[in-house]
Parts: sequence; C-alpha cells; structure tokens
Amino acid sequence: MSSKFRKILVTCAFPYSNGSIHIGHMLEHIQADFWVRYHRMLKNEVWFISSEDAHGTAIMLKSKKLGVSPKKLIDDVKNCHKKDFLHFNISHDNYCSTHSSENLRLLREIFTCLNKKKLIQEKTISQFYDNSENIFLPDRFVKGICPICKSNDQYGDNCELCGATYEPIDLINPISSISGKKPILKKTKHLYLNLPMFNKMLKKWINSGILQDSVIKKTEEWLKIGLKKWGISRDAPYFGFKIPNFINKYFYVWMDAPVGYISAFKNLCKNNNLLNFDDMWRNSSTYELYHFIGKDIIYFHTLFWPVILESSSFRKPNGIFVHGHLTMNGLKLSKSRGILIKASHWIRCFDSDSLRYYYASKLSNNIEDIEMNLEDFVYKINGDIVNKLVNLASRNASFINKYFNGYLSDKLIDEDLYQNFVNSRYQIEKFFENREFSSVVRESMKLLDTANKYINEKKPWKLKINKKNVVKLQMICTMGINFFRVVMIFLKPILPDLSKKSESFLMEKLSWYNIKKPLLSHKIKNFETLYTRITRDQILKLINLCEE
Ligand code: NOT
Ligand code: ZN
Repeated sequence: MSSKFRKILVTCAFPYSNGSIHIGHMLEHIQADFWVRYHRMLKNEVWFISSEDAHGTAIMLKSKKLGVSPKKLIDDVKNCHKKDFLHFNISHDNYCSTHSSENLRLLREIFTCLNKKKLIQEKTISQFYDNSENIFLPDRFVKGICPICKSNDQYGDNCELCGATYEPIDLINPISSISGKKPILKKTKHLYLNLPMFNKMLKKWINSGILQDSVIKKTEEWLKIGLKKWGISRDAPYFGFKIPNFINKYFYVWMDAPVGYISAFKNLCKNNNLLNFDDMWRNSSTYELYHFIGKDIIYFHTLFWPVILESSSFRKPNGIFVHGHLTMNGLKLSKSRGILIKASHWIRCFDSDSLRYYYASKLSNNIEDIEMNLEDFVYKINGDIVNKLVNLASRNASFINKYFNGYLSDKLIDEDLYQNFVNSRYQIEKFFENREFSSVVRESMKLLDTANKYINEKKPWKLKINKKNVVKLQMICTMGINFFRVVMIFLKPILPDLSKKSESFLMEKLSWYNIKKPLLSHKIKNFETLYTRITRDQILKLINLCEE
C-alpha cells in the first residue's frame, strides 16, 4: 500500500572548503531549511543533505599559502562550516565532503559509464601556463583587458563590465594572477564530454514543468547559442580525484561536485539502514528530488547535471529551486565594501531566528536579488516578532497566570473567529509548498493584527474582577493564547528557537495536525520572556566586527 506521505530528498549547493560561510550562503540553506522543516511537520519523509565542495585550484593554492596540506585545510574548514550551520539551526541530515571514498567510487563508476557510451573525447588545446609557478591557469586565474570593451583587470572567462564571454587567450595583455607574470601558451590534452549530443533531451527536460520561468528562459538562450563540448579534466598540480588511465590528469571540480549529491545520500544510507539507495537514485517514482541553488550556477544544474545523470542511468531532479543573491548595497562599510557578513560574526551579535525571519519576509520563489538592510531588519524583527507575536502571548498569559493558576478556559468564546485562523492554514500550506515564504509571513502578520485587535477591543485589563467577569477574562485570554499558538505553528519552520521556547511555555508540541483542536482546560507555564528586542548597539557591534 502506498503511503500518503511524500518521500523527498532536498539538497543545497556545496560551499567551497576555502573560505567562511557568510550570510549569503545562509540565504540558501535557511530557505531550504524552511521547506524541509515544513515538510517534516506534515510528516513527509524528508532527507536534507549538503556537503563541502573540497576540490579545485583555489583550494590547492590556499593550502599552499597557509603551509598546510589540502586535506588539513578542507577538514578544518568543514568543521567551521558545520558549526556555522548548526548555529543557524540548519537541519541537514547529512553533511559530507566531496573528498570522500564514496564520491570517488561513484565518480569512477559514472566516468566508466560515459566512456563505454563513447561520450568522452580527447582533444589537444593550447592553454595559458604560468612558467614560474609551473601550473596551467584556470580561466579565473588569468586577468587582462577585455577584448570587447577594453576595460582593465577582467577575468579570463567573462567581462564584469560589458558582460562579454570569451576564452582566456582572447584577453589583451594577459597576466597570471598567481605570479603576476605574463603566461605562455602551452599545448595539453584534455577530456571532453559530448554535451551537444543531448540537445534534444535537454530541450524536452527543461520544459517539463520542473523549472521557474526565468530559469527556462535563460537555459533556452544557452541552448540556442549552442552547447559546446564540456572539458572535464584538469592538469596537475590540482587538488582532486585522478582520472584513471590518464597520467597527471584530474577530474574538474565541477564533475565531482554534483556527483557529491549522490554520494552524500549514499553515505546517509550507510548511516541509516532503512534507506534504499536505488529507490532514490535509480528510479524517480518513489522519491522526489529537489536542488536549491543560486542563480550563478544554473548552467551546471540545467545542462551538465541532467546529461551526467541521463548518461549514467541515474534519475533526474523533480525541481531546481533557483534563488537570487544577497546584496548589501545600503551597508556602508569602509573596509569590507562588497564583502558579505560572515555567519560567525552575525551570530556573535544576533540570534539566528532573527535572520531566518528577515529572510523569510523577503523570500519568494523568483530569482530576484534580496537586499539586506540592517535598519529595516531591526524594524521588522521588533515590529513583527516582539510587538505583534510575542506581545500577544505575554499580555494574555499574564492574566491566565495571575488569576487562573495557568489554566485556559474549557471552551472558546468565539468559535468562528478561531475557525478563521484555522482555515488560513490552506493558504499557508500553498505558500510553503511553493516557497513563497514572504507570503507565509505576511499572512501570519495579518492574523496577528486581527488577534491583537480582538484583545484591544475586549480590553481584558479593564475588566473589574468579579464572579461574572472572571469567566469572561479567562475566555478572552484563552482566545489570545490560542491565536498565538496557531500563528506559532505556521511560523515553526521559520523560527525554530522561538518555537522551542513557545512549546515549553504552552506545554505542548506545536504540530500541524493539532491546529484544528484549540488548547482548552490546559495549563500553560508562567510567562518568561520569549524574545528580546533588538537594539542599535547590536548593529554597531556587527559593523565593528566586519571592519576589524
Ligand atoms: N561550490 C559550488 C559553488 O558555486 C557549488 C557546488 C554545488 C554542488 O559554490 N554541486 N553541484 N552541482
Ligand atoms: Zn568588456
């Protein structure tokens, strides 16, 4: 018998193991976490994975600069990243590294498969080589003058000013960013995956209802320009996995990173005997698969990834959820202009629910950038969480605690109004499912406005305490507490810390399936502060940390 509950695998893009997690990375993991926690509340079977992206030239060079082995660097960085995610309550079920035995095994398996199908071809090319450092230069490590608009200091793959894309050898006056010297051209043999062969499959797949409209449009443009064969090898020295039977050749990091989605799940299966790997990755009828990614890596996920999956007989995703970038144009930092705030800095100044809530209030399922504005942030957190949400609990709890020994009344004074709150769950469910988190927030705030207005009109604080009024008082405040509870259930995926405190205060687990039944004849705890107002000093502290 098939279960009414869905089975879902959710992934987030893998952070590189050579830098700190910043609040831009968090934007992705936080929104995926909303979605995952929501589905867990519905009792769907959800697995949430991510991993370190541990390979590539940048990581190799960084470890060299630090004077440690790449392995030591990626292990240390992984530990820091894991801590950061924990601080923001990101509920990954597994957090791996692409530098793992599972990933190597799977990558080789896939490569053999591609080879057998004659999808890999060799080609000799001329590439820039840094003679003083003895290294072939990746596109991003060559800089020069844009051949189109002639602006200075542009990368070897595209111009940040005019947007043109080109080959590194097209740059005028190319310079190696490793040594600062002029590179030479040197011949080298590389392996290429025959992407153009999959044109038809891709065209059909991207139009099968799995992508956002703007993402379809972008991908179709690339298809129209025409796909090129994709280089999947890199020369030594490189930190990565060696290609079998090729001397001094390594797999390009973007080949083994997506395979990490599969190997992270394989590792999860190993840790969790109940899971069946083939049910997930070999056929697409049991599990749904969704990737959360930023808009800068659409190409890899809508073109390369489905081709790798198709040609090695793995299933393809049911959806790729693309989001925009975090911008901080309004933040005037003297030193760190253009640099995003580190997650570890953030958490030294604020709690994590506040960032989660702020992101939720701005997130929709489109790929527009999101501007982080600290003034707006403080205004929103104090206005919504403190003044509307927590205040609703505190003003009603004080009477319940003082006059009724913590007990709520045994019935609702206004069943219909409570029912209105309950019924909004259908809207909220739709918003969560479609990742329209700002609508979840907006709807919840509307409910809180109604609830607070109700209490303001009933004015429990004005009631003279006598026999008749005391019943009324308990009933009004019971309405207030139940309004709070319904909204907290809706916001639970967004605010895990506040939810935990509220559960302790309400002495009940906030559960999606309990919404219909109000809390009656039920004892709640003495009210203790659930959330503290944010102050300007906290912003100043953050700015100081960023300027250090
Ligand atoms: N480390 C990459 C980045 O752009 C993301 C890797 C995504 C995960 O930060 N793998 N795939 N596909
Ligand atoms: Zn240009």
